[in-house]
Amino acid sequence: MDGEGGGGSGALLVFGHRSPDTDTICSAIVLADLVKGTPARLGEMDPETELALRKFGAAAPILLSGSAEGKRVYLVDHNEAVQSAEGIEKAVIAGIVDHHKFGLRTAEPILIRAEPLGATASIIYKKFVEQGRSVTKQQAGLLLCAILSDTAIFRSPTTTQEDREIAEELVRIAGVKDIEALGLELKKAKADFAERDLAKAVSSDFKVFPMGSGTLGISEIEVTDDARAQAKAGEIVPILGKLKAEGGHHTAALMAANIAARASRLFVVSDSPGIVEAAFGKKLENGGSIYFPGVLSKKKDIIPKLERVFSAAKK
Ligand SMILES: [Mn+2]
Repeated sequence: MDGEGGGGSGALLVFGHRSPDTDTICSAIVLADLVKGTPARLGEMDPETELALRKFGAAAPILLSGSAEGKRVYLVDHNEAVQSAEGIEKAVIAGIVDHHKFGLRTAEPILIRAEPLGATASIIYKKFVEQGRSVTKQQAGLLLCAILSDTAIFRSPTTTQEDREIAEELVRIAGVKDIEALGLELKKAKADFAERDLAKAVSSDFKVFPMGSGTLGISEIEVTDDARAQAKAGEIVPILGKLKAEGGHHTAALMAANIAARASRLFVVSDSPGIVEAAFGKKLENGGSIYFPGVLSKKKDIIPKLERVFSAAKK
């Protein structure tokens, strides 16, 4: 027995959030090795993640399509029921490793490891070190891709000094020669995906957060210039409208992140556009979007501000 992930019966499934991203998938694969579990995923992987797995020769986690009820699970990179597997309330949660705000209520005390680092992958690496385990070249490569992805190649304000130091270690172990080039290649895979199939790119990254008395669905794509993003408003707004209606959310949003310019444009379709405008003290411009110079993090710059106004509006 490992000490972690004990109790219950059946295989221990290790998985991240719905609409999986590179941090969720790579963290699940590597942590599964540490806790002797089976890596799983809750949806289709995007081309950025597929590229990361291909580069370091890793197999895709198994697709968990049914309910998690009664299963032993270890969650990475999320902790909200709305982002997790169906039936998660009735699963046996062996543990959680995450770097998001906490929204979870559990019936029993459980093992939780949360740190405000740029990626869950950084915490996974720390767990290996703490347990006296070394990561393989493949594992180092996967964790490195996850950090580059989640921190927008260290440009996101969520990036910490610890993430940079861990990434340096991983670069050495994985034998990566040019970390910036690897990051840009991953981001390009994501940008190309949005160019190729905007609707699929937006829906494949769509994450749901409880917000006030309803829910917010938010997604992110990479863009190379703002004029192009604005020109796509006519396509983006109907895509968000459809996702909003399908999920019954009060707000659907898309952050079009321009990593090179360190800026984002947030497209919004909402039942309460006035509340969204109040959250940021800015008006929604033509096509229903707001431009944010210096913003590259939904987690730090967007979601907390929306949460504040929506929970105030609920009262
Ligand atoms: Mn993450």
